[in-house]
Amino acid sequence: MNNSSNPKAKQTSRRSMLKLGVAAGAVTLIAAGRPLIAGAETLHAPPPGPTPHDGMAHGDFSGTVGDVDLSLFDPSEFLTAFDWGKETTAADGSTVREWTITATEKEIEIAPGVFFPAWTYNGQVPGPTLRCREGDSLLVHFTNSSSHPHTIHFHGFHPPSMDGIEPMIQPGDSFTYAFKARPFGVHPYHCHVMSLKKHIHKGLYGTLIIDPPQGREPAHEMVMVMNAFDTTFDNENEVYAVNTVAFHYMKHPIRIKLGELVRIYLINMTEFDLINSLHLHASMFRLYRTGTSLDHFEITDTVTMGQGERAVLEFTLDEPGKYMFHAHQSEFAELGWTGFFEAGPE
Ligand SMILES: [Cu+2]
Repeated sequence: MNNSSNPKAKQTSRRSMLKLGVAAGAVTLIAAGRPLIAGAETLHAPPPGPTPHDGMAHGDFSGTVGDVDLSLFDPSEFLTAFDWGKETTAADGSTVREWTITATEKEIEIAPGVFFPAWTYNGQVPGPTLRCREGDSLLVHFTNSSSHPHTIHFHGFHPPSMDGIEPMIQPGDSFTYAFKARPFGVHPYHCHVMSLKKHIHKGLYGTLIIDPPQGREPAHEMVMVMNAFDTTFDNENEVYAVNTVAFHYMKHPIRIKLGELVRIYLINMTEFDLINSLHLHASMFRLYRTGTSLDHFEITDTVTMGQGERAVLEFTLDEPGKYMFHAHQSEFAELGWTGFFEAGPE
């Protein structure tokens, strides 16, 4: 659907709906009797019994009814799925890490009953979270098993020949990206084939975490990729999330032990919107932008990022209970980008 060429259709854009007070979450992505997203009808039914957002006034955030098939992709498991690759030792004693990444086309479930025709690294969106230490030699064996050309462009220092622009890897072809991991911090990787916004928003992105040589203080660590999906292909997003599934961490709050150090590796890979943000309720965090310094931080409860920006967030929760976190763009929060930490003794 091209909303820009049809004034009547334009009224059904999500922003128009929000102004009309119609939409309050993925459940109501319906206008003029027409679903804006496949399967939206299944979301429109009134929620039976208690909703997944106890304590919130009904109508503030509708959330979604039911759940996605977590056996295919579980954002709770993705949080802590750090892939250190196949580790070997080079002749000079340095560590070599290898990964195999394959681009494929796959339909993914981004809200209960809402499917998106994604382009993926290793069949998932976001792609696997690659982890290493500064100075490691990285080998990323990339195979393109999809029907469009793709690459992997890593942020960080590396030779321009390993930058993931040229060569474009054609369907059926392979390429190995080889470079040293530096600098330490949290860095995105993503496809860099034109049109960029299409190749990125379709799902070809992930996170590379490079640990400082001496490591960081032990913590309950997790990765959060702020992303969104244009389900109607009108260059506007209809569904927002961290780690792909709308409202997942409302239905499945992230358990935090009282007093333990929490560390979030946060990246913004949202396409079409200029900025995204994370706001934590009832607490504050140390903000290390890009994660490239261990001692320069700011204490805040909100971080705002352009696309590709990232940060390391550290905090502890000292009172039991549920701590909301969400985009401070209320519109994004209402369209899926809201979750809870649940702090307790265990
Ligand atoms: Cu691509």
